[in-house]
Amino acid sequence: MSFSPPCFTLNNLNANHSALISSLRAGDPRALARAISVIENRQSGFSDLLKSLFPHTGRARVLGLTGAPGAGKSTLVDQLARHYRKENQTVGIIAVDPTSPYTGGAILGDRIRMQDHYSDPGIFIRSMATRGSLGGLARTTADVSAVLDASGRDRILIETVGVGQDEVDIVRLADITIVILVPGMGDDVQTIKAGIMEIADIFVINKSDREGAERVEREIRAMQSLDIRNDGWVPPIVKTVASEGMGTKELAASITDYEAYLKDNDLLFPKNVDHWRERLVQMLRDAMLEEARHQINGARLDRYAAEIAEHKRDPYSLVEEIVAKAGPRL
Ligand SMILES: Nc1nc2c(ncn2[C@@H]2O[C@H](COP(=O)(O)OP(=O)(O)O)[C@@H](O)[C@H]2O)c(=O)[nH]1
Ligand SMILES: [Mg+2]
Repeated sequence: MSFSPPCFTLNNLNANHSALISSLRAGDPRALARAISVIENRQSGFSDLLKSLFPHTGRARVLGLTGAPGAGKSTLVDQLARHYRKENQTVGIIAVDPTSPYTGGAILGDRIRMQDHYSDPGIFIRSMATRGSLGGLARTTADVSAVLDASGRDRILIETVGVGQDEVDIVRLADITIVILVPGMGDDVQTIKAGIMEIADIFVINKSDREGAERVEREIRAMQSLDIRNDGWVPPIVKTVASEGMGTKELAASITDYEAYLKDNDLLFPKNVDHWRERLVQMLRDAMLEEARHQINGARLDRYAAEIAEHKRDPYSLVEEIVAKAGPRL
């Protein structure tokens, strides 16, 4: 982690990055891909790049779509992207590929299906590797989303599997969270309830061509009657058959309704503040952890651990020491 006074940072930004930012702001997809790579791989200058992009962010609407593997997320994202393109809105898609080997095929499927869009510069698709992601998946996804936002995309669609803390953190980034369920998955609603159900702004029952869509709807309604959100919004339930494009319009209308609700009730700003309160803590936690790792890694960590185990040193004072040292640098 480098430390430099803020006024110095912009001057320091290397010429390549300035050129990159102008092309990116002009909508060049290659510049976008390049900037995302720099940030994803945390190449030198990535944090200066993020700092320079930040003033250009805050315009895009970020939609998070989550649900079990095979629920039809990619198909739905594809349909929504088409819908927004018809409205002349530009789209950025971030597909957070699941690591599980059994979904290996679906990743290929996504690529093939989404290839249609490659000829349309109005749609930019980026698949994120979940394995070996530097600095945590949620953080990288947030940063990539910021780059897309700064590049002037109107809509950012983030597709992620609805399991695990990382995924919950990812959908928390979104302005609007869409939870996708499908009929015939037994206790689906119950299973994913714990992490995701309560953050759904809109429910989609995809594969409504299959039997059991009504049952899923009843389950959601039953759950909703117990849970009253503090913003007073009752998440609508939209039935879709994504593979046929059925229900896409209705889903887009529900998204618009929720946006209008947020606006009419002056909820956009407080929602944004909540978002930053959470992200700021996440960012601080990451930065401090990084700093601590910088201070004690490898051999030193081994030595400290051994000293503590031998009671030659107490861990509480050690932690205080490390935090105190990290302070001025942050
Ligand atoms: N019957 C039916 N199949 C669908 C529907 N939506 C998607 N599929 C199919 O379900 C499979 C998984 O879809 P995909 O979008 O890759 O799911 P993801 O893993 O959630 O991204 C694909 O073969 C799709 O064609 C639907 O509404 N009905
Ligand atoms: Mg998918």
